[in-house]
Amino acid sequence: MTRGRFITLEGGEGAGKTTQIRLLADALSACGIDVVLTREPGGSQGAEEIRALLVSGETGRWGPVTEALLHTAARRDHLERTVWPALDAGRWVICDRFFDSTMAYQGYGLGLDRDLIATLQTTALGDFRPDLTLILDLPVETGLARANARRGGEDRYERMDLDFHRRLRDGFLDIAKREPDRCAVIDAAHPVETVQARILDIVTRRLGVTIS
Ligand code: T5A
Repeated sequence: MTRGRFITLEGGEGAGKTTQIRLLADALSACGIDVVLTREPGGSQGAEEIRALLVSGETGRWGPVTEALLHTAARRDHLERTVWPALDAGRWVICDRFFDSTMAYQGYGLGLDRDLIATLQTTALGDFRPDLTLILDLPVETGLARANARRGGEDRYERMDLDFHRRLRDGFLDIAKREPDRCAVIDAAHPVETVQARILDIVTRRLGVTIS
């Protein structure tokens, strides 16, 4: 059995990840690929319970270390119960956010020591990494306006200040610059169809799959 591929989508608030993940899954399924859609924080029962602690309440509810530990604990459960079994069964897994979000949000955004975050990731992941990470990039104000228009800024992270969101945008771009083989940056300010076409092109070229 050939192991499946693991694709992650990253970006700031309202970047369009959920929209694009569904379109990508449809395109891959149409090619006969068995696809699993999942998300972080969440994606398994235990991780979804941790998610509820993370995305609600006051913006300063958790200290940065506690927050990073909660995300990492959720991630480990998600990997063990959802991601790794699916990949072992030959399925492709597309995940809405993964470990780059911890580095961007808790590291670049909240100022937590990045070496500490890297150590946490090694503990939770070993040497496991996504085959491809698509980073949807757009101006902070555009993303927040999209997210707010959709659901009124309920999310704890969406309510953090603009400087926080600018730092994490810079963080994602920095991560992409450091790991160009794994990551691709996509201009997400374009219409849905334009972003989708760019994503399909990258998946086709980097993962060697033909999408018609
Ligand atoms: N987090 C997560 C951490 O801090 N550390 C971590 O380690 C992890 C894993 C999760 C929060 O947790 C944080 C980051 C997050 O703040 P979430 O509910 O999953 O919260 O929120 P987000 O991942 O930010 O997802 P959103 O739902 O806010 O945004 P998406 O999925 O990027 O965007 P989407 O597709 O829902 O689109 C938003 C709106 O824009 C429209 C859509 O129709 C929708 O209304 N839209 C477009 N409009 C115009 N042009 C386009 N190209 C558009 N694409 C989508």
